[in-house]
Amino acid sequence: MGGRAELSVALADTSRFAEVSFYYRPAGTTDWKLIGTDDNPRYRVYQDVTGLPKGTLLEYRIVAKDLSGRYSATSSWAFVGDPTGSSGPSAISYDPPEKQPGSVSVPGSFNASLGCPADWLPDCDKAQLKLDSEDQIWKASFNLPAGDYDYKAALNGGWDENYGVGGARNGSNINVKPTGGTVGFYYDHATHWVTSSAQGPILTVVGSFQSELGCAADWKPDCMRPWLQDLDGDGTYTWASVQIPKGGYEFKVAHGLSLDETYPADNVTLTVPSDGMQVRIDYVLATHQVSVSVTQPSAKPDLSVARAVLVNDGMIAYPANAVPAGTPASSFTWRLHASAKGGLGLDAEAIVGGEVFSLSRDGKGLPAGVRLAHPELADAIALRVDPAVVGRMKRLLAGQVAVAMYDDQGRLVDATGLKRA
Ligand SMILES: [Ca+2]
Ligand SMILES: [Ca+2]
Repeated sequence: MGGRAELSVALADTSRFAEVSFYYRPAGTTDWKLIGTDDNPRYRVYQDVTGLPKGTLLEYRIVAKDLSGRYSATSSWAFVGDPTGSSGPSAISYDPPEKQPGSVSVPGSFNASLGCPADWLPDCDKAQLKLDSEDQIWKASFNLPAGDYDYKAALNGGWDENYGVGGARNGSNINVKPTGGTVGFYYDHATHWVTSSAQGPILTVVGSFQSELGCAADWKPDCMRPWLQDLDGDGTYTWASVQIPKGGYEFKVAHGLSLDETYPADNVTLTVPSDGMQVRIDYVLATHQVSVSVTQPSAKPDLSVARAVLVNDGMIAYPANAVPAGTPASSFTWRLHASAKGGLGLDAEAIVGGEVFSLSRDGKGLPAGVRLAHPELADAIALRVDPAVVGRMKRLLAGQVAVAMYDDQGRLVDATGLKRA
């Protein structure tokens, strides 16, 4: 990241959140500095890192406040470097943004050959792209003479907001060397990536989840909602979304917006265990290797609040709303993490530091007596502490204690501190 970096966070269910604050600190320092707060999706702020030396490691903390006033947080980091479009502390969102610009054009050194009065004219009628309402991608096809050209994407007919290499605002010019004939240009306002069919194949994911994303049909290669993009130019093309509903799907990667060339030979199967999961598909153009990951989006686990309650030394009540809707509690496991010196930490995947103890879920829920004494815990998930650990509970609670929830793949789904009832 560099220049004026865009920081954004993808939240699974934006209707639940009121505002998201972004903090940073150079690694090795202690005070978090507020960058900004955004109160509407997609949540993002801009950070000017031009004053920081290149190579500085920055840590980020992103705190989301939901409509009931509860906080959740996630952490990430980035190095200060040259501006790129893939900067930012969390996975960039490829889901269509709420608002599109008024117009998008491709000013460049080929504009005169399109019939514009001169080159590099963002307001030239003949260099405008058109928003495709099906996939929310800006598109146009131009007949370009063979040549060596530079161009950018410009918004709203002027230079105030323009994007170059890697989707970077005010970034470098993009080079294109068409060999003559029709060239398709494409711009995605979610990522600000602009490219053309003369710079490499346009790559889309075709599959049985395209209709769920808003395409007119499944297996439709020219619906670019799942558009694989290479913002950092490393040859791996990526697309990610939190909008594929729970279910089982199949997909392939298609070249050139057609089904004539697809990879791999057989369909890839995709299982989304619950709504709101982040599905990420990566495609290595050189080797045609396809990989897919399904993870719980960030901004849930938080050790700075105690939402788990120790009702007695042998039983913990865990908030039922941590279990995603439509997923049985039996598909999750819980563990107790403890550190006498308070060294528990949270990274993207797990709780780190301290000792770990397994907890067993009691399907019958909390005992009637506990529910009577604590009606606010009536729906809570009941977790039994290993009998060998019950006697140590008093001492463990003198240090830092957290309860973490993992899915059936062992991925951290939620975490919170533990307090006595
Ligand atoms: Ca479908
Ligand atoms: Ca890439």
